[in-house]
Amino acid sequence: MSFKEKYNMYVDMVNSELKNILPSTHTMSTRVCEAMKYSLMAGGKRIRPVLTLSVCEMFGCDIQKAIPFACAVEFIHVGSLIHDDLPCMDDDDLRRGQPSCHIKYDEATAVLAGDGLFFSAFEILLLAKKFGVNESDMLKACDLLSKMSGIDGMVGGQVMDMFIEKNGADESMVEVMQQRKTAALIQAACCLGGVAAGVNDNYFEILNNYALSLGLAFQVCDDVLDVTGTENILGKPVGSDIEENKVNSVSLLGLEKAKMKAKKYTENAISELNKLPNNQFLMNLTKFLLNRDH
Ligand code: GRG
Repeated sequence: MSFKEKYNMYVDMVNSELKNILPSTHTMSTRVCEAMKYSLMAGGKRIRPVLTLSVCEMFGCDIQKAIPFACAVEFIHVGSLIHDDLPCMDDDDLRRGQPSCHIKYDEATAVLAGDGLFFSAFEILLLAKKFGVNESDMLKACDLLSKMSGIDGMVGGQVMDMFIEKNGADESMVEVMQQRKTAALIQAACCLGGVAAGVNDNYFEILNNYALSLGLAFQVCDDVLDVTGTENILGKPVGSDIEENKVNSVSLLGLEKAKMKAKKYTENAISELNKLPNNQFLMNLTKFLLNRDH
């Protein structure tokens, strides 16, 4: 199977499970449920759940065990995108080529749709028992996902991002912000695949280091694409970081040095990956993400 076929196979598995577990439409909250579905099914790349499934599989484990973890991570990711687009945050009207959640619906609905996705993520994670994950591994996954999403992870990273926008920052502060805002959830995605596969502490640490470098590379590429991408392919306006006076890798280092930094992080990720078994798919994915166009 080619890299692309395998990637699409993982995406299909995630999408069909997401459809199964989408919130049932309660009469009193139809609009919020629709908004959750709208953003979940708006055509994301599904990189994080693909990481969870492929990590689980690289250790020879039944991929089904990782499905609830993969979906839980995607729920958190999509909720964070909805909140990130709100007028009080990045104020973006377009996401994945379609109106952002608060534009399609309204601001209050978008806030609640994000909240709904965050809490449902943990409900879904706990379905793992039905997929053959034992309770202690489920608790470990829950601990990891909440920490990586919360104040020491994604929420904390967003707080830093907003602080930096007003007060500026140096390269090391921007790196901490990028680690929390973006890499933390990518670390959770990979490590949850490891938890589903029951990996030992040594492999777990390598996975965490791999995902940290991959996540940092991913965010620097995102900063680069904001300058070099096209609105058509990115599905959102280009140059919005500059317009909003964002301090990021490109504004701090310039385009060429930022590209070199993404390459360096990718090399670090690859050197960690080389310590793991059956790494061909992840090796291809890591290189593919460095050269992505959206
Ligand atoms: C309560 C968990 C929680 C979060 C709220 C708003 C916020 C705090 C955090 C924002 C975090 C954020 C949007 C980081 C940017 C990460 C990033 C580069 C997203 C784009 O990811 P892709 O390219 O998106 O994988 P697709 O559209 O493919 O799913």
